[in-house]
Amino acid sequence: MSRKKDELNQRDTIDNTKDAPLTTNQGLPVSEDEFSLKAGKRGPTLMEDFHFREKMTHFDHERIPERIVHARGFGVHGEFEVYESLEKYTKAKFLTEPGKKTPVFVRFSTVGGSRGSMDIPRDVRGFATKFYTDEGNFDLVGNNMPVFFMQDAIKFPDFVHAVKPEPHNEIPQAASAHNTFWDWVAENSESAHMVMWLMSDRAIPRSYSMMEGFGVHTFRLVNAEGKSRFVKFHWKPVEGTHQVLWDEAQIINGKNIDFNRQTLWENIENGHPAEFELGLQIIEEDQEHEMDFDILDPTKLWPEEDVPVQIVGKMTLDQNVDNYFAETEQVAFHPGHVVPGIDFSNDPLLQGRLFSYTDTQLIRLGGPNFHQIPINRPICPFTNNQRDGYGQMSIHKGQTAHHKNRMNNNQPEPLSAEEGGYEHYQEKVEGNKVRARSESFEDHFSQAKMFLNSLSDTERQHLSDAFSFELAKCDMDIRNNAIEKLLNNIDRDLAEYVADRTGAELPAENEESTYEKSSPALSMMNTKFSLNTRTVGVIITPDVTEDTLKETRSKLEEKGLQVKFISDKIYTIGSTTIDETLATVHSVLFDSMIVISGEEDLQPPVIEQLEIAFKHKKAIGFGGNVSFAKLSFSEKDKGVSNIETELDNFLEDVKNHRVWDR
Ligand code: HDE
Repeated sequence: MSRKKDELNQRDTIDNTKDAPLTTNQGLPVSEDEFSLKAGKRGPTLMEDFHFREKMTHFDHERIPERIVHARGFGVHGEFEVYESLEKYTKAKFLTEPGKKTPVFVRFSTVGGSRGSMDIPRDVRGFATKFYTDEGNFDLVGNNMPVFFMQDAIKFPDFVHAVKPEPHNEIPQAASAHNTFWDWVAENSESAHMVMWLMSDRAIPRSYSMMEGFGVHTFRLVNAEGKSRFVKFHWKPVEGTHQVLWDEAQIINGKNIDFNRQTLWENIENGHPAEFELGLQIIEEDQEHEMDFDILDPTKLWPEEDVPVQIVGKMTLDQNVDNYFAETEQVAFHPGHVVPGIDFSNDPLLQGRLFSYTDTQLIRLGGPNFHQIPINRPICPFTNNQRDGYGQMSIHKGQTAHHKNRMNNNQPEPLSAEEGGYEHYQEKVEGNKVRARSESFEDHFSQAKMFLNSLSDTERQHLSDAFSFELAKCDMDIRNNAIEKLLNNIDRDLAEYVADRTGAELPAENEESTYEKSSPALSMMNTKFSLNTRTVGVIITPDVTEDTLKETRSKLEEKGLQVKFISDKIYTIGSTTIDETLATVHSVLFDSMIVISGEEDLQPPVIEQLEIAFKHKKAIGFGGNVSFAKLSFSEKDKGVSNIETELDNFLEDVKNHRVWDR
């Protein structure tokens, strides 16, 4: 079980769960840790108190700068295994040896909020994976959306300044619903496609194990013969891609700010790993120009119906960290961490990222030796002539630290490509030095329209309401500008709807995109559905018997549901203890609700939670003598089932995630 972490942590673990004397950092046992050294019991503290000074100084330095983006993250360990050798495409060993398990560390994150912000803002999610391969670390630093806001990295600082809390008053936290964001996206229409994703339900995932991951950029795979192909990387969640509702997200953020991270942590602790399959879309080099967009443009996706996603392997995330700071906070990802067989394309966003990530780690992790931190250290040997610097943890033996040398027989020695040395793909490039964008990047609206064309009615409604919500939070001229420069160029109905909801002006001319294509894979309704890790809150009145509780728990758990009993207070009947009170949890924190009552009437807090569950289109079950008299819905409504006589209906509704047509 602990193999993966042990491999990384090697000799660096300090196990504070074992009996041990309390010492200073110099190893000196401490005799007293509650009182500082004073001249007299009521006198001043003495400078001589080295123990106090060491403890306080360490504390004063315990924070490092949070990430400028993706500050709030949650990391988990696991492993990856390829199904069949991909040697046809790549020489990367971890993709050519079925049966070989490669340790991985994944950090999921929100993007805009600070480290202490909530888990479910409307935001992109980071999905960064570090593969600790035998040929060095490969980092797939992706997001849960397949495109990005801009086409050239030089615009990234402007975009981040715009989406982050506004500079004059640092409001709002972790939200894009404000003037500077909408000003930037409207003035930079290449963002149109990504803005559609951000306004869609993809931006409010139900769980980190229920979202897709995308490498976003076009990369290259290169095989042993040196043949290169273009590739896009995908992670497909085994549990399917699911969301919460926006109204629900806003309540969850108050009821449990840690909702996504806690779900993942608890699932892993309870033996339910998060599982993702790795998918590849491949385009042959000689087909580079066959799409109706430029495959180097990161605001475009490759429709899965045109370029099928080949499922090639599986990642199982089944181990929580031992220490959040040491692992999740200090992990340093970089899209430039590649292994032989994986290479870059000329996507101008990717090219800029190749600079930014090391640069940011230097300030964030305090110097050039961050690769020696256990979570960042490759599990294969690494040697070179780099020396010294802040936080040098290794003791390099020997007299030489220079290449080439005769004194040490030219060791460490570069390897040829045949011997495993990394060789960049020899793409032929030529051109004038220009600050310009290729004309092939000019179409900003077709795929935004394709995204809209692909949504179900429910998803389209959610997206339209999200635009209306966000723009209503902006000043009128910002609203008008966004409707004119973005929405009116994508879809007239959408522009009309949002203008009407926000009191904005509808531009006189209809300039909507006429792109007709749709891609069914973009609708979350076409995802997988599973009962695995689904939760149910069972509200009971105090007169429900223990037998009923036991029977209910066992029949629900048998189907894979995670059950919590909720009542107005915690109490124990026989061997069953109530898990939560109506004050400590809420229906927004569960996938489904059940209410079981004896003769007692439902009290207002119960009614409130059930009404909200009904409004959020959740499966609702009932048992015992529940009376619907005080509820706005009844047992005849869709998605409301008697768990004694119609358990299968209830389970089917839970599995389907929501009762959308209620
Ligand atoms: Fe990042 N990004 N990014 N990004 N990014 C960072 O690196 C950057 C982009 C992504 O869990 C930073 O270590 C630039 C796309 C993830 O630690 C920083 C550009 C995608 C994470 C940075 C982009 C990402 C980051 C901040 C435009 C999806 C979190 C802290 C050229 C493919 C990794 C850090 C983690 C983090 C720069 C755009 C994904 C500042 C310049 C596109 C998942 O270096």
